[in-house]
Amino acid sequence: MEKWIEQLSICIENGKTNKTASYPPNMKDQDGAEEITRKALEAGVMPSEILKGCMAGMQRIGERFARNEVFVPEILMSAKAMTVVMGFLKPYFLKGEVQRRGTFVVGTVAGDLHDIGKKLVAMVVEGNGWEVVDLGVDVSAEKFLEAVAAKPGCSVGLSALLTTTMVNMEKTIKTIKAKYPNTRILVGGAPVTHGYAQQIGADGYAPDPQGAVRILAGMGS
Ligand code: B1M
Repeated sequence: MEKWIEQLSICIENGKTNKTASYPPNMKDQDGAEEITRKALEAGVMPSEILKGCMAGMQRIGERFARNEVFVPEILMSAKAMTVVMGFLKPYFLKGEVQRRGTFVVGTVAGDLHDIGKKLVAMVVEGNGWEVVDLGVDVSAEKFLEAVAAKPGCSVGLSALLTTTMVNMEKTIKTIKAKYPNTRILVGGAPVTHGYAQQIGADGYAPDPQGAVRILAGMGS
């Protein structure tokens, strides 16, 4: 089992999407994220373990990026490989869907293009019985406000991956609460902390998708 996870993390780190992909040249003709995920699922590896393998690969490419050993194109290839895996995992996250618990409007805040973690949160929350409205990335406070107006009583999730964009969470919260003070707003993303969430007036902070589900369950719709 661990062999699959390690191989998958290597594919994610190196942006190897599938066997026929010519990138990266040193992995030519080797299985990619697609084949390894399929084989791992057939071998009974839990989707949550597969996700851990992906996260390890993303972590490593992120660290190499921070050391200036790789650049944005390499990270984009890793993100592409991870998107392939997420396509396989989605049905598992959506399994066991129950009656809708309410509506969750989610998006990555203004200025921020990071999509993967937010998509995971959206998938897991949806799989736990919520109607999810995913506004995408680089979502302005005004766009969040429009979505809240269209879904009265919804809960809102804000994601940010950059220290420079997490500040936009505060503006978004203020904009929504000024008009809809009872809207429950949850924040998350790598640089966000519980303390920061409190400081900017969020109603909750989740470090991961399961945490988001737990907090939403406590918030009501
Ligand atoms: Co960017 N990037 N990036 N990047 N990128 C980071 C975040 C960085 C830490 C890399 C580094 O330097 N080590 C760094 C941020 C530094 C900082 O602010 N402190 C960084 C930078 C600097 C940048 C650019 C500025 C680079 C540049 O252009 N010079 C640029 C910014 C662009 C922009 O947004 N305006 C940029 C661009 C990109 C790409 C577009 C190339 C690509 C994103 C592609 C995409 O998303 N489609 C990318 C990627 C992939 C990364 C790393 C490598 C991986 C992020 C990721 O997807 N992780 C990242 C380094 C890293 O994280 N190790 C990095 C996997 C994902 C599953 O985890 O998103 O953390 P994560 O989500 C988690 C939790 O955080 C949580 O649940 C998820 C699952 O556990 N979570 C929530 C997330 N949102 C939540 C919301 C919730 C609850 C939980 O409730 C609502």
